[in-house]
Amino acid sequence: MAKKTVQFPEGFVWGAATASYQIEGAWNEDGKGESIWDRFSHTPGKIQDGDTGDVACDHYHRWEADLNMMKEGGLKAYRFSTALPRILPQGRGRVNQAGVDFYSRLVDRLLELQIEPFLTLYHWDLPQSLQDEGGWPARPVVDAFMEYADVLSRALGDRVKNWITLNEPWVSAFIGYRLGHHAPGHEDLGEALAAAHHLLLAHGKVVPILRSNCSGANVGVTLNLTPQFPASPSFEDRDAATWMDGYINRWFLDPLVGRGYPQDMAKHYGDKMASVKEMDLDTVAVPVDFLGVNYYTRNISRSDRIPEAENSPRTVFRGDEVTEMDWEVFPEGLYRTLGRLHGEYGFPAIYITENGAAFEDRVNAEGQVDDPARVSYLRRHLEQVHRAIGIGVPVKGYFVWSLMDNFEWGFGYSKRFGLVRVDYRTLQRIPKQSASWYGKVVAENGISI
Ligand code: IFM
Repeated sequence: MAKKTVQFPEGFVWGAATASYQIEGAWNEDGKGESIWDRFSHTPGKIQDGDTGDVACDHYHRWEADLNMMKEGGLKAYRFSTALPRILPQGRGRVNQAGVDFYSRLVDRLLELQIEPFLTLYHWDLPQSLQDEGGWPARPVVDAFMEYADVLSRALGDRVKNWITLNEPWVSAFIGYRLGHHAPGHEDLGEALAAAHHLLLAHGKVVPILRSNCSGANVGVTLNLTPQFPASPSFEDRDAATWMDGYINRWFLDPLVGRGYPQDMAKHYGDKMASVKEMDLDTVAVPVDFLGVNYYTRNISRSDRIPEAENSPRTVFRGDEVTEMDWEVFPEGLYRTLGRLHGEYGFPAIYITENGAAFEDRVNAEGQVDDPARVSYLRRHLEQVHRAIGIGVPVKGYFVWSLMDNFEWGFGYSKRFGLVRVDYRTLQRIPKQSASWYGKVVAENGISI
């Protein structure tokens, strides 16, 4: 059968993404301060196999080769995050020039290679000293974050145009402070709600700083969005899906567009709700240029409010195809998410800032890594992005998670998301089959189906 090529709009941005703690290593070099992830990963029992980000992919030392590899792979854009404790080792006050210089060199070289930088200010590595002051649940962290954004955007704002304030504030707040699986490992709903509020407030406060230090800045924030599907049409399952949607998605989307916190959830949280000062929600609702969407899977909601036997039979089932994270492969969820964002929230532009899959890749006898499952995952999700653009959703770009295998938080190095394989013993990089497939997609600005 003849292959059809699905073309993306001219100027569509094609990239790959990483985050500082997950790839850099050099955790205590050149004046960098300790982060909450350094502290957490050095605490026995927190990370699978006792892994840490001390060395990670050693990108801090190998960045030039990594950038050349990106160029050879045909990438046009690179989303990375800056480590706050490299810039302000104590979280505020003294600036560590070596840290600023590291990112400055990185940006210069990206631009030389004609790879567009997309800089994320916060991808979870808070300075431990700020955590010692109370971390995200304590309001003074917001001022420290403003100071950081100001220092960094003054230094790089002449060259970096695309800024993402936060990566996945739901994960920072609820996995870090409520579920305790991420740094700093607390389990307190009140803290999580306060953390979520201060993250949103910090976002709102730094957007104008970025705009004033960087003319023509393209500024947004990235959320992890998971569409919710009721397991049956029962009232209870629909209610459970609405609750989960409020917990993960609406809690951040609604205040960002000026609707405040969703009433149903606020009622549920009751006196655990963070203290919200007058004007906070106006600050949070500062207009952004785009929303960054991280999409991996969907969730099927089944109520636990009634005994299973009293609930309606399930009508929605999880598919058999899952990734190494045990996440169902559900590409249509991306289309649904994009359609919903367009219809209900109306952000001026959307970038898919993360999408990808962990699979257990193997190096074959020829020293290559064939990863057809990842190629299939990416291709089918891109088809859904294209479909969404077809109904008018302003999706402007797509970033694969991740450029290379890296430290997958509580799972350590056991989950490989990369287009490029990293041998953690030798730190050798091997571009996978998916990397050459993706390079072709970028070159053709489209996918063959
Ligand atoms: O590795 C993470 C990333 O740091 C944030 N988004 C999800 C990815 C896969 O779990």
